[in-house]
Amino acid sequence: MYITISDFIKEWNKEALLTQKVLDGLTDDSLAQQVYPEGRTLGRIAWHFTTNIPDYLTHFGLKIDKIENTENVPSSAQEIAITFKNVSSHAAKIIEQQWTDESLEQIQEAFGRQESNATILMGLIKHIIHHRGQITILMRQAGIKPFGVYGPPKEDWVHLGVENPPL
Ligand code: NI
Repeated sequence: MYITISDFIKEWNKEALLTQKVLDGLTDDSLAQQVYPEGRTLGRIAWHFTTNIPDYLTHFGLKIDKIENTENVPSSAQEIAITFKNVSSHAAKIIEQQWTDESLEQIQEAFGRQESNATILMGLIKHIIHHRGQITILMRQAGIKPFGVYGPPKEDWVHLGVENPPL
């Protein structure tokens, strides 16, 4: 749990960099990959968690500009990656400017429960990680080797001298 804003920002930046590497691996064609027929596309999922960042922070009392045109999923993977890069670094600045370490202990209603702002911020990171995991699977289905977020993808174990990767 985050005791200080600086704890949170460190974790936020670390995860944002990992998410950025996943998004940087997307191709325009891969954005159409679906979870199942009529399911959400990879592009919609990536755009959802990107545009959700300012919406989420606004909902919990921070002042941050929303992303325009959130309904239309970009057809360019690069546009999504750049938007994520801008919004994630902007969000870090907004939180640093508008909240203090004391703000993290304050309680407000979130999803029908009473939660501290520290937990609420952790929820935003978890939301992105949840969808980032979906995206790495959809990338496989789209024929792309995903970035190894917390460990190497299967192709890279051999470079580490491991012939039979652990399951
Ligand atoms: Ni979501």
